[in-house]
Amino acid sequence: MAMITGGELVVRTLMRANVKNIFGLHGAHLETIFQSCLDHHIPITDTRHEVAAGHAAEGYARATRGLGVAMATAGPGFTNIITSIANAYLDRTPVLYITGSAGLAQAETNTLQAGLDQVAVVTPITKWAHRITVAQEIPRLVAHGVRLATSNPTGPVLLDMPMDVLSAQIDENSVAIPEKVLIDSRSSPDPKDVDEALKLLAGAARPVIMIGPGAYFSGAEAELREFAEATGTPVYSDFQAHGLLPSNHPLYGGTFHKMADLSAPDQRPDVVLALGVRFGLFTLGMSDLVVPLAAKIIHVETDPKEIGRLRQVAVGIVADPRETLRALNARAKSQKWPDRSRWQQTVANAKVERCKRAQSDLNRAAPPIHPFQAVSAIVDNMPERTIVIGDGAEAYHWMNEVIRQNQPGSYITHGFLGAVGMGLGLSIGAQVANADRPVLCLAGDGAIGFTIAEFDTMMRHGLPIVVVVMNNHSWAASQHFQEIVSGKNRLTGTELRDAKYHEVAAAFGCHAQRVTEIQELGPAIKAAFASGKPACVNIAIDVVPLPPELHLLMARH
Ligand SMILES: Cc1ncc(C[n+]2csc(CCOP(=O)(O)OP(=O)(O)O)c2C)c(N)n1
Repeated sequence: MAMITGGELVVRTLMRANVKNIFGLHGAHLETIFQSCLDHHIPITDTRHEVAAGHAAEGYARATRGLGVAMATAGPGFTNIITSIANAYLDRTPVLYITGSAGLAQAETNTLQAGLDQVAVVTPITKWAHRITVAQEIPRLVAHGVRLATSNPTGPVLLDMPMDVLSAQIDENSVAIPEKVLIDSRSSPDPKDVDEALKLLAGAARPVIMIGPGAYFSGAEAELREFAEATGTPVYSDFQAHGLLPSNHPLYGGTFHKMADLSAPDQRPDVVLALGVRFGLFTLGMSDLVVPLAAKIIHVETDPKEIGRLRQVAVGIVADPRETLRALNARAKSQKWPDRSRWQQTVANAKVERCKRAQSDLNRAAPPIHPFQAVSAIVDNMPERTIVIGDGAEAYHWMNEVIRQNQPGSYITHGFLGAVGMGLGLSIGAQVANADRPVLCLAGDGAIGFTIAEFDTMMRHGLPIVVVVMNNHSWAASQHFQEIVSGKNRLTGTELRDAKYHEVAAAFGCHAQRVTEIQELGPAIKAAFASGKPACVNIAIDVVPLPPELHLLMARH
């Protein structure tokens, strides 16, 4: 009779759930899990701060459209990872968080790293949080947690594991590990709603398709393209769905905010097919600017709570976006669709006009570098298939102006939490998930400071992420807000120093370069990728310009 630990049961169950990588930071409470991962060759990417491990698990989940797993030890390890749990909760990212805690036998003894009810703390920000108290129950409860995290609407699950449960010795024949942990069952739309949606779209003068995270996670790229092309409908995306329809596709209009460019009365979309979209921040809330109030909305979402939350819907479909597109495609084929070439031209012209408006920024010769020049040079010089992670605030809004990705899962940036500083963690997860793809993290100089020691994680794990710091000596989005709301002579707590972030990265062994002139930037990006090492390119950026998207957001304050 072979005896195994509770930690071994955790790892054996995770393996049945096809878990190939875990992110975490060690603590004695988790030792049995670390030892079992070693035995089973499950790599643990160990970070320098638990929040980076959590964000890495999020990045992994978003890049793979699968489950991410993060571990944090009892007490401070747990409290450090909470920002990631909140981020995953608001973004509905499927992450399993495993936390250690003091042994059950130590309850109420004022012992080390204990005294917190960790489950109670995160219950409001998880799909499910549970403390496992019986070692034999580990396989059932871990499998249950994995299924809850990965089933629609997806989201984070936390399993808290007391140290004496993890170190308990169990007869391996007394516990069965579930054979099948993951399920992939999708909800289909009601045929009458499909007919209604097609009728509305066929009768529209200026229809658009909006795609959000639900469309991305459902893997709808082929079906989306088929439907957009069959019906001639332009497509706009939020960041998670970016690349689902390639950016160079003639029907691709841009990220959601670009819909505000369709502002003339005869340019406003009249029917919107929203696939896996959550209305709110990225659609500018209740405002008319992105989604016209008069537009008829067909909303396809797996979570019924999202349908009608901000906008009345003409058709509400609680179903999987990919299955819905399949049903739409099956019926759209036999239908004759109106000629949409004039409408498509309007969308294409709006893109050209936006580029023209930015042209003078591109032509600037003298330093400091205009942020639009910087992001343009970055995108023009990064290798094909680069996954871009957008952190900071204005930094990623500038990136939104130029990002063009031709495959899904290639642009990972802020969700509803807007957690500045998540970039290095997300990048680590995206790189671990995609060893064969380049990864670039665009960070503000504020953002980079949160987890700057993660350059060490990248070095230790051989993750050649290129980190570009948009260094404007400022928490720029905060500073610009302050200037607008309180006045330019009222700056407080929003300015930073011109720090040598690249030298910090170099101290960890990374490739490093400072860039002050625009003509140096392209070669610097190329050299950073060519180095084959983690890299930091620290660019001197002009703090003055405000990204066009922020004009829209700040105008609402
Ligand atoms: C963790 C966290 N702290 C504070 C904020 C508030 N905040 C929003 S934008 C911003 C400034 C970001 O500055 P930086 O990273 O330098 O990027 P930039 O705006 O300069 O591109 C801050 C502090 C936040 N969103 N998240």
